[in-house]
Amino acid sequence: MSSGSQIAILGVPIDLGAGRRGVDMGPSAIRYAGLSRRLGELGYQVVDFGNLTVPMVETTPPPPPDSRLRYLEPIADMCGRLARQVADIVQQGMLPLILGGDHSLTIGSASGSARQRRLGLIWIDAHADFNDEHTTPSGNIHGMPLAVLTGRGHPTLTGFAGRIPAFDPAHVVLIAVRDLDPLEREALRASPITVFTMHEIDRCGMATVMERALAIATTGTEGFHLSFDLDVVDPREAPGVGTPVSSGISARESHLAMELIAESGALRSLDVVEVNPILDERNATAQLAVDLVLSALGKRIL
Ligand code: 4U7
Ligand code: MN
Ligand code: MN
Ligand code: MN
Repeated sequence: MSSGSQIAILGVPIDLGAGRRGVDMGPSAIRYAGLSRRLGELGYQVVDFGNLTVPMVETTPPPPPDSRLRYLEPIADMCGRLARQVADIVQQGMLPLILGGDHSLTIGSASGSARQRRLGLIWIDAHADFNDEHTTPSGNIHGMPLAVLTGRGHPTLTGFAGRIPAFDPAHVVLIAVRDLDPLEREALRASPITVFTMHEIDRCGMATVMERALAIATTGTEGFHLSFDLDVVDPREAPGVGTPVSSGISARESHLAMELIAESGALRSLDVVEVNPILDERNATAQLAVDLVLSALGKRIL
């Protein structure tokens, strides 16, 4: 992606996939932090398609208390429409930038982006989002999108790319994970997905981790989708997230990761998710989200 090219912004104000309210306001907070203007200053042509119409908690029948797939039907409907719109944006030659919203939306956004092409997938998150209805301790679908996109999950969710799996696990990389549920951990250990936990980042440094990650996501693919969950950043620097986990990567390490992604030239679509303005401090997390998007799209200090 280079300046002069077109970026399509699409907000997805969904929070049905999360356990607590607030991430539905993420797209507003990120726009308010100056996203369009700053992308314009970087030289991009920006088209904001507004928000996808999504159902809200107050007007949706509640799931049964023991549900292992809370709000499956409305989330599947949302993801189907999102996948179509993202595929459309790709068809028009624009780079899709999706604003969340809870992480269930990536089932739609990444599937839509991968519909007409083979993409790798880079998932930067404190969590693995690798649960299914049998392993989940919460029933919340935002803990499941990586499993779904690599072919494991409820059949109403796995097909939006037009093929199952949407992403070949051999080209999928998970970065900076530090909080796994017991059965999720077993599933991840058994999967061919490459995982760079916080341990590998501490040990080898973010630059080395990203070099390896980019090689996996770009070799034998037509580029990759990036999914960035703001809870990967340490909660001292990114307090406005739905599911904070201590001892995360720094804002600087996040920028380095984004700058190396920009340098790769292989970023084809991205989403930034799980920004929760209710828990934020003066929109700092939304600001950071914008700064990181700018780095991923080529902003340099000098
Ligand atoms: B996020 C969790 F149990 N693993 O499945 C679950 F700890 O998109 C959390 O990464 C999932 O923010 C977090 O509910 C989902 C839980
Ligand atoms: Mn996530
Ligand atoms: Mn997370
Ligand atoms: Mn291959």
